[in-house]
Amino acid sequence: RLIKGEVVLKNVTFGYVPGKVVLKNINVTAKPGQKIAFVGSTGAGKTTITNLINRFYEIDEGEILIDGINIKNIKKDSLRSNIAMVLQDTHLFSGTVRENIRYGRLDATDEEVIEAAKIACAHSFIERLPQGYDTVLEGDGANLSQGERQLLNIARAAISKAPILILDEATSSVDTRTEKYIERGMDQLMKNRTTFVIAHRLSTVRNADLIIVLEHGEIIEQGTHEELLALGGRYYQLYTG
Ligand code: M5T
Ligand code: MG
Repeated sequence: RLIKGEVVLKNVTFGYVPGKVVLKNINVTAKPGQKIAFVGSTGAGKTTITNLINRFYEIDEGEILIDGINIKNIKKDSLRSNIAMVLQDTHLFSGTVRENIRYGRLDATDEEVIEAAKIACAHSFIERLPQGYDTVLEGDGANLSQGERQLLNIARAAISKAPILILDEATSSVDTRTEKYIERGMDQLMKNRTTFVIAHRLSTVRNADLIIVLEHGEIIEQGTHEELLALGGRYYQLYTG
């Protein structure tokens, strides 16, 4: 592994277009291996924070550091191989299921591919495909269901050795039964990685080391699940619905 996975956002301010601030003065410190959750209403800026950690956009003010290095000074390739992600919109390419799981891990053996698929609860549906792991996916996995595509993205994250993991509604398209079944796999996926998790279902964020509540691009509360419930503020409202 290239990096340990400490991620620090310092006074980060950002907008997609000039004059419209989406994130205001965000400070977050994730120690290696910690699980940090972002919660808040639609449009609060949760996905935007992960877009910035991925350096999909340049920030306007402040800095983002990984293991003390400003991400502006980390090569994009290196950033890519150190951050694994499972997002709401899946990313697959025309190629076999095996190739899609292996992705950047070109050294991964067939056994490792199967192991990753099992962690993601994807093994059984893959086996039922016409050519199993050798089935060719059409562009962006058009011949799979949305939930199956997400499971393949989870398998890809599982095989990756990236020390940083981003989960943005990672199981949003998976049915409730599979989601329950996959919980252990998700824990295995997050083990020993710095994880940023976004989920509407608050039950998946309860055990985070730190929960950050965003509203209109600002951090309004942060703490553990117990601390935030005791606070009786926005998180409490969201949680008790
Ligand atoms: C925060 C705007 C969006 C919203 C704000 C991704 C994206 C967002 N926005 C853009 O203008 N361009 C973009 O490419 O930024 O949006 P978010 O960070 O996506 O919010 P969220 O993840 O907390 O919301 P949700 O619905 O996923 O829970 O004003 O228009
Ligand atoms: Mg989002």
